[in-house]
Amino acid sequence: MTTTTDTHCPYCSLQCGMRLEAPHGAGARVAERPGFPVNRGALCGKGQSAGELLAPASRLSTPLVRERGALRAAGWDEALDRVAEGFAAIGAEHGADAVGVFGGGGLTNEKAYQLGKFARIVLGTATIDYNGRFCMSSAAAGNRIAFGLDRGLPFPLEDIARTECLILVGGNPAETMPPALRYFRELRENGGTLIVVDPRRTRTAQQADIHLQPLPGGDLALALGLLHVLIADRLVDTEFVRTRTTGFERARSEAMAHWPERVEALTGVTAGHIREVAHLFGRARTGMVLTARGPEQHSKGTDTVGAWINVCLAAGKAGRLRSGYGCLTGQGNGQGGREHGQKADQLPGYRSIEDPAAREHVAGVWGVAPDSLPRSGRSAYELLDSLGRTGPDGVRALLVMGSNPVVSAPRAAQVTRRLRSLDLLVVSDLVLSETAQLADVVLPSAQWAEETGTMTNLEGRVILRQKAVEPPAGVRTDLWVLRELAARLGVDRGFPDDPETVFEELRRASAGGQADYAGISYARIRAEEGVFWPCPAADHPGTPRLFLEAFATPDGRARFAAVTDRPSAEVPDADYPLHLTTGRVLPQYQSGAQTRRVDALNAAAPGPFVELHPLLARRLAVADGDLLAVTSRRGRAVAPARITDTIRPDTVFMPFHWPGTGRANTLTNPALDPTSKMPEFKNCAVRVEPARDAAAGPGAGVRP
Ligand SMILES: Nc1nc2c(c(=O)[nH]1)N[C@H]1C(S)=C(S)[C@@H](COP(=O)(O)OP(=O)(O)OC[C@H]3O[C@@H](n4cnc5c(=O)[nH]c(N)nc54)[C@H](O)[C@@H]3O)O[C@H]1N2
Ligand SMILES: Nc1nc2c(c(=O)[nH]1)N[C@H]1C(S)=C(S)[C@@H](COP(=O)(O)OP(=O)(O)OC[C@H]3O[C@@H](n4cnc5c(=O)[nH]c(N)nc54)[C@H](O)[C@@H]3O)O[C@H]1N2
Ligand code: SF4
Ligand SMILES: [Mo]
Repeated sequence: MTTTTDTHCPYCSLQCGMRLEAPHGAGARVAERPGFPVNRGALCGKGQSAGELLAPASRLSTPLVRERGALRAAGWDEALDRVAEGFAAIGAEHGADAVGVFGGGGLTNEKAYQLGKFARIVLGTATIDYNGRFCMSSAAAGNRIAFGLDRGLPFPLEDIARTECLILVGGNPAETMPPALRYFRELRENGGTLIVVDPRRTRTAQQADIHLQPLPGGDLALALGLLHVLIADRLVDTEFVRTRTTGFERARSEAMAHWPERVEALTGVTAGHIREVAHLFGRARTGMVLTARGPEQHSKGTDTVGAWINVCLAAGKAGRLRSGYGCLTGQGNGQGGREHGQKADQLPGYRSIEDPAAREHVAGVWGVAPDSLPRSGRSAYELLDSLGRTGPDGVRALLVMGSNPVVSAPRAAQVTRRLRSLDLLVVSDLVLSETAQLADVVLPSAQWAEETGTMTNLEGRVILRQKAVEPPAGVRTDLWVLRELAARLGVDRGFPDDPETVFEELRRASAGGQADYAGISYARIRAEEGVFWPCPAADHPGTPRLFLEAFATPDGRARFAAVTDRPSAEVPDADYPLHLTTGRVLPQYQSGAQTRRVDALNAAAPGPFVELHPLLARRLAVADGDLLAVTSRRGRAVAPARITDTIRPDTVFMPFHWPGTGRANTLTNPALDPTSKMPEFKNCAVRVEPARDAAAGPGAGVRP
């Protein structure tokens, strides 16, 4: 007998609907689920092959503990006792904040909520953050400053197809969210204009009407230049600015110093193009600006997002049907993962941990005294950089759940050294990731189709991943692990391992907060193909479109950001003359912990590479496939050359999905944005030369 279950993809923030067919006693097969509105049956290659993730061959099937330097199999009691005793001893000796937690934006809402609660009331630590800090934090900060609320898209994806002019800044959905590309195609079929801003002529840029190709880090200046033209050429929607915004004058004076010819010199985008795009956007009746990681992963990411929102506001393209600013979120639960309390400064419902009323509400739901809740902790990179250090700020023990920072963190060699210097590293994962390989205790977790839980996609739509198959014998869920650890640490209530019970509590904890889930239930999600937050009551329809009447600021008006341009933290010089930017390829996902274990995906993208322009290749006297050494102030990586004229000659690009000698994050700069604490993944200075060391083959150290 075959069971059929409607569920969602294990990977990105589109959370495509899929159907899993599980013949009794055999592996599961992914099938189409045409009824789900976001992807209408379409899946990318990662989604299509996701059934392979469930195969036991590459999975962890038993806890592991480190003994005399090596990991060995252990029973659950031994592993959990070791974790609980270690956390208790380190907390007692060094203080509660010396025990840290590092979560992930791929965790379900239930797991993220329970992990935040575990940190605050079982460990009593302020030291918790998560990989979403590396992902969406600059857009989140920009959204909150301008609109008073942070939801990736303030409208459903389908609205994209019906706007007149869309500027996509630094996103490559043709590789990162292929089924969403349909909406951009429909936009053009409906007569709309698609403008893409990217230092590379990506597969997405190739489908645009206009492609602007700025230097990495040029987006802030470019947005100021567009605002300049809107003002100088009288394209500002003065009525909108007067009635629905504040702060225009300051934004205006900064933009006036960025005339198109000056911006051309700063970014490489011609003054003619700047004028053309400003006119197209300004004159269109409806328009959108979407950003993704390209402009956001910078030490000026928050201001850059602010500058693009300013363009929307000046043109009157916000808070109206088919108009607005949006951010394409990234991880499966990149949105929900930051709403329920695994971010250093947040409590469930997108509440601030420093707000007395928020503390009182959440403490009430948790049955603890508000004063007992820790204050805000440090951001992801700051947390990783404090690992193993002695002194009052040092973190001595860490629980990692849902991230693989050995591959994905900036300045990764240093982060790896810090992880190694911990007294106790505990990693919960499905597979023996590069980070799990360093752990003292590894806890094998159930995943995706083996457990039920909600996720919140890039539109703010809360969806339900339903359990389709049993986890392998010996594997437990993260919720069960948190329950067992809490009990061993003296808290035997409040940590149920049934996801729906956790969700019912999450509803209450979020009630009255910005991300209000109080009216959402598993039954409603099943019946309605997802529910958009905020949804404060069971009879509330949910909120697919935000801001149509008012923005979420105290006075209901959107705020222009006061931003000035500044250089990236590192700019090319004689020693490091080129820009390095980093990103993704279609077949691999993130640190690759999952996709590097799927044969078809590995065949399509077997290893790292360095993308460079033919002019640069000629100057370096290298041919396609030759090994290149890329050196930054942090370290050196080696990978084969991929020569293409789709990239700027002054910039090289590396995907970050692989560990080993070709690891892009050996090179990246951990300079942080002052507001969002986002590291500068998208721009650092490097030197590129032919690699003389034959030892580092193209795939060296790549396979798991
Ligand atoms: N196949 C695949 N899909 C994924 C993921 C994956 O790992 N693999 N990860 C998911 C996650 S978590 C995320 S966050 C999203 C990310 O989705 P995207 O943001 O679309 O992905 P990236 O490749 O990181 O960056 C997008 C583009 O930014 C460009 N870029 C680089 N520097 C700059 C710059 O300074 N300015 C501008 N304007 N552009 C720049 C790059 O050339 C790249 O084409 O993808 C999600 N989907
Ligand atoms: N150079 C460079 N670096 C980057 C970026 C970039 O553009 N350039 N992008 C950044 C971005 S946007 C992101 S989002 C990060 C992501 O980077 P990571 O945080 O490393 O993300 P993943 O590789 O998805 O790691 C998730 C891990 O959790 C495991 N896992 C999955 N589901 C579960 C679960 O339910 N429970 C448990 N216990 N484990 C689970 C997976 O097997 C995997 O090992 O990388 C960042 N790093
Ligand atoms: S686009 Fe994202 S959610 Fe959809 S199938 Fe691909 S990886 Fe999965
Ligand atoms: Mo991300």
